[in-house]
Amino acid sequence: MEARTARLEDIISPFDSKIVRKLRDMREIFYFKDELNNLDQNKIVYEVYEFKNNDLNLSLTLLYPGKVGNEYFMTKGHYHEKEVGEIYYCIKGRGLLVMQSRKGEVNYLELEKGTIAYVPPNYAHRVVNISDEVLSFLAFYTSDAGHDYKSIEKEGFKVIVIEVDGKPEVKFI
Ligand code: M6P
Ligand code: ZN
Repeated sequence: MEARTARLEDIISPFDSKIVRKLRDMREIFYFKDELNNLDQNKIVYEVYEFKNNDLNLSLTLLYPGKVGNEYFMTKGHYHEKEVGEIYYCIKGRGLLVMQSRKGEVNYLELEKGTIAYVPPNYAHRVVNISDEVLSFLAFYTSDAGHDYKSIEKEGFKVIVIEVDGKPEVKFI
C-alpha cells in the first residue's frame, strides 16, 4: 500500500484519472431537449479529477456555469453500488446538492465556499451550478463505492433546478 500526497492548486496534482463531460454526453440528462439540440454539443459541462488510493478516493469537480433552456448545468448524478455515503467540500462558487433516496424522497442543500455536506448511503446525488462562475468542489468516498448511473437514469430525478426571474428554483416535474 502506497502512502502519498497530492496538492490542490487549480486542479489536483498529480491526478490518476480525468473525466470530461460535454453536452453530447448528457443528452438523456437535461430536461429541455429542443434547447439542448440548439447548443454546441462539444461544450464542456464539467471535469472531474480523481486522486485514487487503496481504500479512499478524492475527486475535484469543476462544474462550469451554463444553462440548457433555463435548467442549470449539473452533473449526471449517481447512486453508489455499495451502501456508503460521501462528503462534499465546496471550494468556490454556488450550487445545490440534490439528493434522492431509493424511496423517492428528495432533499437538497446549498453549497457555497467552505460548505461541507454529507450524502447518506442510498441517496442518488447530483450537483447543480446556480451561479455564473465555475463551481469547484471536492468529494471524498470509498474506492469501492462504485457509480450506479443506470438506476437513477431509469427512475429519473423528481426535480429540476431552473432559473426563474434570475433566481434558482427547484421544481417537481
Ligand atoms: C463528484 C463525485 C464523483 C463523481 C463526480 C461527477 O466529484 O461524486 O464520484 O464522479 O462528482 O458526478 P457524476 O459521476 O454523477 O457525473
Ligand atoms: Zn458519489
